[in-house]
Amino acid sequence: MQKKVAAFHDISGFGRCALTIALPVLSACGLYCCPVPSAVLSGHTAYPGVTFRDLTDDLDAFIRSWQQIGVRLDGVYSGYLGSAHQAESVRALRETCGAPGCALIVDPVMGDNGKAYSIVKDASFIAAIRSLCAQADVITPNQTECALLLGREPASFTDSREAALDDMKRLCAMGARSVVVTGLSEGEKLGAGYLDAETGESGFVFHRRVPSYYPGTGDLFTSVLTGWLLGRGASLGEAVEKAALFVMESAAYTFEQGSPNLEGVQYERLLGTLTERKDG
Ligand code: PXL
Repeated sequence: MQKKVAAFHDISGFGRCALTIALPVLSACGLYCCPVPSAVLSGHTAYPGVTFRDLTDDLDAFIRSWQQIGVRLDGVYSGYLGSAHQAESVRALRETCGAPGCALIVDPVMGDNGKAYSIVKDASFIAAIRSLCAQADVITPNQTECALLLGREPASFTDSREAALDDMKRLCAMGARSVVVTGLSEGEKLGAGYLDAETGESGFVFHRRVPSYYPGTGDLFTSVLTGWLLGRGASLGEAVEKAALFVMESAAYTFEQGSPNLEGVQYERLLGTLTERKDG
């Protein structure tokens, strides 16, 4: 049976991120991706003057409607939320529409490069995301988000593997079953670390750093990770390998093409590498 996964993110019209990445990537991995739009924006928030419509007030009825339809989800994957209250809606969605064993994958989207995004208006937003993370099977903070979840200043992180492993242990102790930390620098390389608190499995994956910054790469990473975990039954380590490689290859292709950074990474031509081919 094909698995159904709800992708609970915003939809931004311009600049690849959130649902405009999750939908195609999860679909390419063979999943039926059902979108729950947290907000509608004209573009991601690195663009000046974008429109923003928070859909918090629609979500109770949205979820009730899915319950009435009888939607049964194998996974809930959340990312950029339109308000702190939506963390409650993510939980409610899993409770009301999750099949037994429904996986919860939380990308605690709150910032990058040592700075919090504008959606993080106060500590209550961070507290709401933290409590959602405590119930998740997998969380995928970048270094900035890791610091915020642990109650530190957003720029307070170092790039050592020991520090990353220590942070991941602390995030698991707060309740997350497994943690993947992205955006780790090691010399000329960029990568991710992972820790599964249940199996004790941990590791690091590094690839060459593409010398440019593209928004939305965190969304691409967690979407590929979710695709491999739920669509292919991959282990956490294997899914991290696939996600890190896909992001690096998409960024390298984009860099070669020279498109504007804020448009994000051109992953479209690489989607075929995620598709399972029956013809070998
Ligand atoms: O990539 C994370 C993200 C998602 N959604 C919106 C954003 C961002 C990052 O800036 O602005 C609307």
